Amino acid sequence: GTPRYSLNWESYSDLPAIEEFLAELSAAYPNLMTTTVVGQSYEGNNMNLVKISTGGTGKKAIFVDGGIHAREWISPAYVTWLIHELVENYAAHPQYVDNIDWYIMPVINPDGYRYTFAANGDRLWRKTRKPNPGSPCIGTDMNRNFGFHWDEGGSSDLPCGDTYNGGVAFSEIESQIVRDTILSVAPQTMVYLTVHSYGQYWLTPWGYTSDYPADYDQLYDLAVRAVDKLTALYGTQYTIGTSTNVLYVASGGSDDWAKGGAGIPYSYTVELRDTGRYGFELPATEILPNNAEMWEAFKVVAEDVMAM
Ligand code: ING
Ligand code: ZN
Repeated sequence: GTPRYSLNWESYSDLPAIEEFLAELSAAYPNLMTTTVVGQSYEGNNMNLVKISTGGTGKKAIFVDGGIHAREWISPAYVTWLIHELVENYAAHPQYVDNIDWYIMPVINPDGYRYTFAANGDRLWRKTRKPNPGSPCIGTDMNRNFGFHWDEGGSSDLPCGDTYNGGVAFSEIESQIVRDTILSVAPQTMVYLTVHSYGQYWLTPWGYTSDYPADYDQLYDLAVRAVDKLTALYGTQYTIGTSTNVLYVASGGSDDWAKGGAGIPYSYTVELRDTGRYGFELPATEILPNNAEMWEAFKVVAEDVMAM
């Protein structure tokens, strides 16, 4: 049918368009979707939490966030599409919403995201946009700012670094809001998925150490089955493993904190397309195929959560 909103995933959407999409979709489907402003960013942008649920109590949940790194535009493009798929195509697969509560934050670094769209901004900006006292450099890497084995390697102590850890765990209002939002639903949440790009990786904790989590076999098993379905659609290959072992040491990541700090058993960082040809500047023509194949993987995760 005719879309009620301008998001069509044929091009990348800026923050106002995403917020308009959230407002219009939650107004059109009030029994399936609610959008709550859970706080404001440093610059006063809304931190939106989408809950997709058919109601009731005691359901297991999946928590998804996107846009932690401003320049990774395919991340909000996938996460907004995921919302659309769960809500507008509910009737095609009602089990994923009837049996699971979805908590989704599409853009958790809204100041940075806006800056990558601004005429006098920087398309390749990664961090938040809060100035650092005594430094000419702006921003903190939110994915080095979470408080589980924070600053134990793979982050910068220097405000000018692109992986600046903030100087103290949870220095950023945006990280605090994500932390508190996750904690508010953590007891029922079985899976945490934080969506990045690029590289085509399905990563598990830990990022702070090369040691494996005690339950790595379970984390790996679900990841393999999810990626198998993803690859079956178009042949896109994803690499699976702990962040440290397949990429690099990096402490203060949200996935490490979600597992080690919030106690969510299955915690993953997903690095979407591509493997570097276009990198962060993935052509918009790849949004829909990227989303379709990643949805195959998310369905596997949802099936598992329904059996937990
Ligand atoms: N990659 C992630 C980063 O923050 C990562 C990789 C994931 C590191 C989880 C540590 C923990 O560096 C991108 N592209 O941001
Ligand atoms: Zn990232």
